[in-house]
Amino acid sequence: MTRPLPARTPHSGFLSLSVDDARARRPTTTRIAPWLVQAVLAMSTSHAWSQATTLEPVVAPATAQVPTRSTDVAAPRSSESPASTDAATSPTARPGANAKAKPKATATAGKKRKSASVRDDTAPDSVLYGRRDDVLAFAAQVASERGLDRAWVEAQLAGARYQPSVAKAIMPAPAGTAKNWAAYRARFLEPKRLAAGVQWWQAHAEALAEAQARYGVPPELVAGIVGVETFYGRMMGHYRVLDTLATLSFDFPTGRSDRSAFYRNELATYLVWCALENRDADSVLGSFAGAVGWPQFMPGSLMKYAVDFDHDGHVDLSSGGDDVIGSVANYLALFGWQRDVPPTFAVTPPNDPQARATLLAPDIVPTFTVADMTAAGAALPDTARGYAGKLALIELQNGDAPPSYVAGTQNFYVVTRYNWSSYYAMAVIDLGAALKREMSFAPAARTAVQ
Ligand SMILES: [Ca+2]
Repeated sequence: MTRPLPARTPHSGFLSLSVDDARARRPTTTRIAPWLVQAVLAMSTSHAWSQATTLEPVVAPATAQVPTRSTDVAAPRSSESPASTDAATSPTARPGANAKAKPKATATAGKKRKSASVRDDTAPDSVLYGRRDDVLAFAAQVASERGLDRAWVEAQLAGARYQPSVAKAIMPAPAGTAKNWAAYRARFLEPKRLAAGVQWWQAHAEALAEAQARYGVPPELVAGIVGVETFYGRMMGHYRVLDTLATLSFDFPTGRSDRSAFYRNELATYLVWCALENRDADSVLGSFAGAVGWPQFMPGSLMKYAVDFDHDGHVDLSSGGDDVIGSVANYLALFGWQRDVPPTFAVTPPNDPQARATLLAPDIVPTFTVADMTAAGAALPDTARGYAGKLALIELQNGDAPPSYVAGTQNFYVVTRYNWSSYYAMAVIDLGAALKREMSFAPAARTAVQ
């Protein structure tokens, strides 16, 4: 998912916690300073979960947050989704990749490493982080800034292990990797995933409808995101989140832009979350980037956007229940989802190369009105004529075959805030549309997808 933009990521995330959440998370030990608990409760009182839909979006309008060209970062391939190409800014991991991650670290304590190169997780010199000066300094800083007990933080970090496969997975796709929308799409729109999606939708139809009423986000979008992210909980990742975040915080690999500051903030937030949940930091599994649960939220997003949608006093994103639905819908709503607006319209791009290039220049950012598009030579269906917002011409490459095109609305852009990739967004949208079709069939007919 897109993620909170890097510039906005530093936060403690408490503002979105409900009073119930905060109370439920109040530690039973002395790991957290009393003033922090009071601060959480005080802040939560004025930002209760029930008010979430009335809060201003936590991000600037779409046009002000153009991060990167999605088509530059999106390089879908069988082992890596676009999400991973800039995981530092997303609460998600690439779909599929996490399921393959099976760390087999054999750690040896006591060695110090100051730089990381990619190596196998089974390398004998994999290290624990507990004795490194920079890690101890980080522990002291986090304890001071986040109101955590320093000895507890040090003890948690002492168990973190460098994971070479994490450092390898975070690297961008090799240059020249062919983008192939048709192949990427086929990975997600396949019978087993559709069957799992229908089953989950049926089991949670009431909560999905409630989320649509509250946030304006339709069931197919929520079901599409969860399906692409984790195959409905089947691929949530096998890395210890503590190891992942420590590796990317303290030994971010060279060879790509350094996102270690982002991961240090995520690690600090994760430690706060563990303290509030009264659980050990090495007890949670997630993706190679540290994303957890069915919707693959990074810790910062977990604290900021997750909601207790079933009102049981806890936020649970790991068992596929209603909290997953409320949290995904809340995330999209806060990033500007517009009720009753389709994410895409069909479009035929201009034949003129110059006109086409002009429409493609802003990439995923909605920039052109229907009239602008039409004047440039693009053909839009009648259903788009009443759309008063801006559109983006989205090009999806198909290897050596001709590209596919859609006209993306503001809501298409919002889906890319979950994961900065037009390929990802389109896979979510198409999977959701396919699920919606399946749900419209009679129950007996639905068995056809199984
Ligand atoms: Ca709950």
